[in-house]
Amino acid sequence: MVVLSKPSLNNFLLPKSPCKPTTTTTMFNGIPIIDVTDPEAKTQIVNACKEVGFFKVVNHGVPMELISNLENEAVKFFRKSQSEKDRAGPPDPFGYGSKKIGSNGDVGWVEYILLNTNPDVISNKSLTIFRENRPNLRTVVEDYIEAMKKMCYLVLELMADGLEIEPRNVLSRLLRNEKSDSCFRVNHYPPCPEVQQGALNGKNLIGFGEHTDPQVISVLRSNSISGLQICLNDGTWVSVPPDHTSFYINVGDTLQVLTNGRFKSVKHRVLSDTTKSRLSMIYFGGPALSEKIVPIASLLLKKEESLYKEFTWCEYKKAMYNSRLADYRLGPFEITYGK
Ligand code: GA4
Repeated sequence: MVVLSKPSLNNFLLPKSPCKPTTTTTMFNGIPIIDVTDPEAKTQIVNACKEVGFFKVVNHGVPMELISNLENEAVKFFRKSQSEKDRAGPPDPFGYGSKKIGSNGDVGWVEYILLNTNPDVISNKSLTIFRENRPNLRTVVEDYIEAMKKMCYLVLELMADGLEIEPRNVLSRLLRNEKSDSCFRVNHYPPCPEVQQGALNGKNLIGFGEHTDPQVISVLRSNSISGLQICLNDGTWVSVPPDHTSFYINVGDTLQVLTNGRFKSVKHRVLSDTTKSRLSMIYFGGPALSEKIVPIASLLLKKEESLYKEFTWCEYKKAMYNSRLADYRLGPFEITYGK
């Protein structure tokens, strides 16, 4: 059971400017928990993105049935024989994949389905294979993705409000764009009975190695098995308490650039459980390929310099596919100003 800590008055809770109203954010294990219907949500979200780059969303309004329908279908898919699942792969980068992540040598104790969510690319191999066996899976995935898009729009609009930048859709328009290059991933971290905890010699079984998400924001939901960890500002890794009824939002690299470094793209990883199956589903909201990624002009009004060279999402994607998971992908795009 997840027990919420009483809101405590630490640095995180102190307002940045004395003129702003004081707001207290409920925290658990260093992770902000935000009720998106709370009038203070916009301020809490901005604080969370600055301090942690990660927060939990409660009171989101996504029907549990929509979530369970997808989870049930995913569980059925991952229970299929290996040869049947392999027919939906290998990932190019979309499709079914097992153990290999990306194409530059990263591996993890994970199998997954990666889908492009653009309507014009919806011929995804893995959806085709699902349809052969379970005609309603496509609808279940599409309904879920629709709900994730709406959640992203809401959260991005609350961020714009909290940052006091206009228009309100300055961030959400990137994902509302019909050419938004977003994707969706279902990860299954199977148990690993051959590896007894003892045999790991105190080491962890890496499900998905540490990385930041390249897109604007990611929305994650998992079953009630733990494993996800995030890296806090001071470099410590903390476990994210699993909660199958809530969603977690990640700040991605693109949002870090759009906010000129105010928001932090959070490093995260997944450690697999040797005895229990973990299932997570993540929507990665990305801009259109041709979108120029530069800090939002109204954030640079007071002679603040851009910390990043200008690039398009297409250029960043190319760089990302040439990188390893743990690489600091924004590095080559940073401007150091003679430092
Ligand atoms: C990390 C976030 C998403 O899962 C993902 C991943 C992508 C992939 O699996 O193809 C990448 C990884 C992710 C960043 C670096 C490259 C590309 C694997 C990898 C080693 C779908 C994404 O967009 O970037």
